[in-house]
Amino acid sequence: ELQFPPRLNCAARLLDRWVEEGKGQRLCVQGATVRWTYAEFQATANRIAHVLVRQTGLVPGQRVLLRGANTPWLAACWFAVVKAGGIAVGSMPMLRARELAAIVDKAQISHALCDARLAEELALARAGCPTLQQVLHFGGEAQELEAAAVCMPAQFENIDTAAEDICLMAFTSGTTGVPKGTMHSHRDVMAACACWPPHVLRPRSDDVFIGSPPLAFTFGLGGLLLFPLSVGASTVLLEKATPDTLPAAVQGYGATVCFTAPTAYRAMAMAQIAARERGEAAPSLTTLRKCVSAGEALPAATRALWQQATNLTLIDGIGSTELLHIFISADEATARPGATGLPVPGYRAAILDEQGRELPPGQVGRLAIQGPTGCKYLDDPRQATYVQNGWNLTGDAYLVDPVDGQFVYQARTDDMIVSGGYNIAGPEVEAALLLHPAVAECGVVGVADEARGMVVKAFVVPKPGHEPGPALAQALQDFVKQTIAPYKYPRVLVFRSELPRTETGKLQRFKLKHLD
Ligand code: 3UK
Repeated sequence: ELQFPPRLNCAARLLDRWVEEGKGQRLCVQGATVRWTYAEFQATANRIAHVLVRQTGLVPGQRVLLRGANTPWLAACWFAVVKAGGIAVGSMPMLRARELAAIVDKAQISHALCDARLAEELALARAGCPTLQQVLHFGGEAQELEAAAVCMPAQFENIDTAAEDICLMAFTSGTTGVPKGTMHSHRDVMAACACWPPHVLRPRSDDVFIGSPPLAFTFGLGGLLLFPLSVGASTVLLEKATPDTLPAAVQGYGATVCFTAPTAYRAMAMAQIAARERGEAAPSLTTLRKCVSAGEALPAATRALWQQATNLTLIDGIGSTELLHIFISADEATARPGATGLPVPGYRAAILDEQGRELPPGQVGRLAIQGPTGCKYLDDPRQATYVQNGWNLTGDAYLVDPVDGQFVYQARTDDMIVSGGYNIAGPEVEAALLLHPAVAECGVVGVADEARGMVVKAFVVPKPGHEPGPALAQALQDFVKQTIAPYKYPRVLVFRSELPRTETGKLQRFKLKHLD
């Protein structure tokens, strides 16, 4: 059991403690233009907290929208809000005015701290946002927040919050439907830091974290801010981290721990291997010692490619916004191709049938999770769907391998394809296609069919040098039949130059279903 005192401010545990322990001179956060020690990062967060309280009248419990690409300033704003007893509400940089307004309204947001480069959409949203009273910009020519902060003291007495007080609202990126707000307390944040990182990731204080997920996505918030700080390590916050730019940044910063999505690992591995084959130079990834994949299922072929490119065994983990971070995962020793892993110490996992009864190993059912973090939606009827009888139902279909007890992902529950009486998981067909040397990326969905109810349809992005056409389509269909049970092969196969993805790297299957 995790024990936390009834009064707890997670910013004290994650940030202030290092300065109090005399480690203030250690490197903490780096970005394109700054390189802050723990003492400097803490002072910046403290000054912003003073601005929030003294200049904008923030009172504990108020919700503060954070808007910006990943930068040290955005991270300092996160801690400032939490120190001041506010609730940090992240927002994806790409959101438009309409989406921002929905979040501001849903979370009754009173304040916003916004990167000046993303000011426009927020300004457009403001007309329809009566609750939003105070907006401060950072990172722009005007240096609005920076100028206010320099005038403030570097010391700030954190608001004495209860461990159960909410300090974070994260809106689900979601691949469908209206975004849901999830609420997390100071205790939840500390619990997430106490489970997966020490048991699976096992970071060191000299690690340099890097990666792509936005801080508005809890995968990024944990992996690129909370977890490194929880062990006194340092983090690199990149405004733009794509498969094209991330490898050079890894080399430049000497990063040791990387967080990104499966498709990004695949793209980076393909580029490294292609450069090697052509005898060209590619950025060196040799400083990396741990690489974490999450957000969607990790295909065995991608794991193998990354191993080939870097000699590193990817750490896969399934997490969700509702549960804050990763709850099933495997470290380098337990990782095996095609499986996600085992419940993270602290969490329990089960596979349930439609009636909520536990299924034996080998049977596909609904993944159910219990643990120290759990789903608390902000005023949403879907709470009763996600949490049933004390179990968090993530919406994923899984099975437990009868031999090694590993949890094996099948599909999102809604995405299981029922074709001609067979149950087919799209991601399994994708994993098979990805083993073929002509396939760069692919997505598999079920589409309506008169005879079979549904048929399996694959969208394939060919690798450069492979000509899309009927011959390749036939070859890929035959390849799938040779690789997995033949009835699973995609009866329809089309080629595309790219696939629709969310800002968090997830394939948008609902969009694929409507594409020719
Ligand atoms: C899917 C995975 C198979 C799965 C997240 C790590 O992705 C995160 O949160 P979201 O709320 O989505 C949750 C859903 O995404 N998924 C995530 N990881 C995996 N499926 N294998 C995986 N390794 O459908 C899950 O229900 O956007 C991931 C940490 C924090 C997060 N918020």
